[in-house]
Amino acid sequence: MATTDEWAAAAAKEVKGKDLTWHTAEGIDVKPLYTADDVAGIDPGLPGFAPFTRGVRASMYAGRPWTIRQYAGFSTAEASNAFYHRNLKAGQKGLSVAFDLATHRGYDSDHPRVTGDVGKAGVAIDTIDDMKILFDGIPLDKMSVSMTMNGAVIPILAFFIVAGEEQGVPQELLDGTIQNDILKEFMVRNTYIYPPEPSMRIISDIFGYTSRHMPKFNSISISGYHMQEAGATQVQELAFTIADGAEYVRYGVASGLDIDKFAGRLSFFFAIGMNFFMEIAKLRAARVLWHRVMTNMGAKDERSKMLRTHCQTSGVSLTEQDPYNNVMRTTIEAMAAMLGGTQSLHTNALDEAIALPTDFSARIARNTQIVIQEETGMTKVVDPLGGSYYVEALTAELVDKAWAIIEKVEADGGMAKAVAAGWPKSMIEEAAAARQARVDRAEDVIVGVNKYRLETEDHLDTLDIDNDMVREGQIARIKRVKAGRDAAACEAALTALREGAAQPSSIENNLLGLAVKAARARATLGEISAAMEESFGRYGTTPTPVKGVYGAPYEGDPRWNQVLSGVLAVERRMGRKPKIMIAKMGQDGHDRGANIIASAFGDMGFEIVSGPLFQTPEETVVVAIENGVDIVGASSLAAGHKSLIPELIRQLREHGRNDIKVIAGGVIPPQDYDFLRNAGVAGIYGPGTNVVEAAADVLRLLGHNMPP
Ligand code: 2CP
Repeated sequence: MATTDEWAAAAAKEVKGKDLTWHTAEGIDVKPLYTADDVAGIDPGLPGFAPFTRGVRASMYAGRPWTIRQYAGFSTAEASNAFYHRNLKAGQKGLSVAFDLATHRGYDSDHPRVTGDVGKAGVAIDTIDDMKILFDGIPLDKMSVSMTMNGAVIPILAFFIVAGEEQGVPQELLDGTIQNDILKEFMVRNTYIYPPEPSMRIISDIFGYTSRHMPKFNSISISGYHMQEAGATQVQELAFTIADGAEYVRYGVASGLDIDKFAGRLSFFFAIGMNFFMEIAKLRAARVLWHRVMTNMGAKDERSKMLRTHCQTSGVSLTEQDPYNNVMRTTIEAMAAMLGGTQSLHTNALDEAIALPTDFSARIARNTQIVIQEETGMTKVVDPLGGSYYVEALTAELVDKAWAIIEKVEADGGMAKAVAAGWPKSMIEEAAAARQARVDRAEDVIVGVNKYRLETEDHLDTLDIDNDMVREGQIARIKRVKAGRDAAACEAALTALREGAAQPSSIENNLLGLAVKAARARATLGEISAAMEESFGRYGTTPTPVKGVYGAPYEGDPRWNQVLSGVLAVERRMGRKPKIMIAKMGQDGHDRGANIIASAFGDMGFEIVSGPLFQTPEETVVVAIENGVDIVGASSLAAGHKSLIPELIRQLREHGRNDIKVIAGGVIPPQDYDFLRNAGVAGIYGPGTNVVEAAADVLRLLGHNMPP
């Protein structure tokens, strides 16, 4: 039998001494070979038994496969309901509702701030009537429903409870999950409404209410997904998610709940990207970490310590270029999720880099899971990778690396304090900027983007929502609901909620309990949110770009130096640095792209003005003019570009400032490019844009003769 030393010598000879170690973004040095030596002392145990490394059920998918749960929702409740019925008929097993951004941020569709957002990236829900239509013909005692809601979580959950009630299903029988994870909103996703403290009270109130009245309902989906989407490494995603979970448990206990009364209904949500084995090991490590954390926090019931999770294949791993490659990417990621032992899975559609899925792309996405479940035999054996030297060693290493971060968070007083201090967010943004530099330098390969790029791309039909029509329909329904309700009873319920929010939390002042009464009285989502806003206030923030991370690996790079010289030349001509404002308009809080651009352009010598999130075009124009910017870069990821960006240009013209150029970046389907150019947009930079080349282009817009 050969020894590992003999193997090392043979391998070194084959590769002529080249170092085969893979240094991952997580700081893990992955070796080209793992052996029994790497797993000495590691015993992953058995599935269904603590610490659940190998899965939370003894029989896992051999007994029951994971839930095929596709996240969907668009335009109206009617259209989304019809889509759900078609999907369920075609083999989907659970529902998952996507709400539009107006709903997320607690605004009714008739609110002036949300004209560009209604019905765009999800379904518009203003009243209990919308919620009833959404689930029409779907028995809520039989179908488990996930709702991705964090900001307006109180009115949405109240509408769901009352929709069940009016369907004849008591709340005790409602099965499903509410995302309800606010800490990651402050870190990466930004669909919060209230400041952190009252937001955490809302979560404890939901834990209290659901543990008393909704025993089958998962009260939270503690989400790392959005961290990885924002650029976090897998270790960061793992550590901050588990630390978020610990913080929620602490708040629940502090509000007077017995840990074992609510912890069994906490659930998790992770992203699954293209680092196949790392993702499998991540899910296994997550279960080990959660078991450890909950044991330390005093949980006794094994169900409280069992990490059950949903997974979604990674949105940022999808490309606009050569989009059929996305089918392969999603398949690989789906396999990692199932080999890691997920309970529920969403597989992305091939066109999701640029739009919401069509029926065609949704079918392929759903069938990806059905084929794995029903054609491959992969579900027949529990944790088939258990005992793999590599997977077991990687699992152990991820546990240790994430634990080090969790200990740092705990030393800082827990995740709420760490989030307030801002360092987890900065860590993630630094990882995002570093990744972008690796992609732009083609060190991390993305097929069809920075390698094997096609000369010409085929046209792909994507879904477009007529936002004006949806908005008009919603406004008409709001009017009807308001006209038909008992105004005094509704006002009394809203007053009780207002007063409850002003008091400390208690069973009588439980915000969800009070909102259920308001929902029964036909209060709207905007009214319920506003009643709490009176005490809590509305939270706002302005991004602060990280410095030096994007630029560092470019030192000495000839193209980089050309761009730096170009910026200096423009600076000499203008007598000041060229100024670019990075603007996020509407209720779209996805700011990874905006932050990366701000960081990278800052490193190239531009002066950056970061606009606050959630601005109207009018507000953006005021900031742009006050700061004397040369260019406004509008970042749009939630389909608001066709209304918000033309409006911005119109307003600039009205102020006589045609000289300020407007460029657009983000998720913009190619068929909208001409529309935007006709509206006056000077440059469009979609997914897959090389940021250094985008800067070169901006220098051309500023009149510099930039070489190609
Ligand atoms: C499961 N069961 C079994 C077995 N497996 N029983 C016997 N033998 C087995 N092998 C039982 C479970 O115990 C459970 O019953 C029931 O079957 C359902 O199984 P589950 O594993 O709980 O699955 P689930 O109902 O699908 O729930 C999965 C989660 C839940 C993860 C716990 O929280 C969930 O569905 N989350 C989805 C979150 C989501 O879709 N998020 C969307 C994100 P009991 O319950 O009685 O034990 S949208 C993303 C976008 C990007 C965004 O956020 O913006």
